[in-house]
Amino acid sequence: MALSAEDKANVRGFWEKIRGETAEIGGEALERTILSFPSTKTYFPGFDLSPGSAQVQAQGRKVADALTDAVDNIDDLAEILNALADLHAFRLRVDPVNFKRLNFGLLVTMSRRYPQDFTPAVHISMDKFLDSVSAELTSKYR
Ligand code: HNI
Repeated sequence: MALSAEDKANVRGFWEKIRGETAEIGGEALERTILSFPSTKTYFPGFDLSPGSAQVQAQGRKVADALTDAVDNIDDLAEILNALADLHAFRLRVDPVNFKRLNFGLLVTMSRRYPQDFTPAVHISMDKFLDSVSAELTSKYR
């Protein structure tokens, strides 16, 4: 799904508002994903997955930082996400369905933390953006 110029502007604009809080957003989103979809736990053996776990927060920060990188390079998603696509497909072998689950957690977290800024237009553009990121991260499975 191609991102329109309006989508890119919406994503960039919203990201400027949340830029200072993306680590917390990533952490909460991952915590929500693990709670809502317990099967995702299988990808994190040895992790402390209890509520508020520092390890989950740290992992959420990594996801958020990669997303910030993607926003900052929104016209070159394939290139910027190439190494992460290799990692998730070949080494971690994350089932693609889980990307939708994490994206759902991200959208819910953003909407709760930024109710004024997370307008319907931002919602759809952010959904499309996260979908585009997921498409790249799952592009090497076959
Ligand atoms: Ni993901 C590691 C980014 C979705 C499971 N993941 C990373 C790292 C980044 C990252 C960055 C750290 C790489 C490194 O250390 O070099 N992951 C992203 C992004 C998304 C995503 C941007 C989607 C928006 N990852 C998912 C999903 C799952 C997932 C949906 C599984 C449910 N990721 C992992 C696992 C690791 C990982 C597992 C390795 C963790 C570890 O340290 O062992």
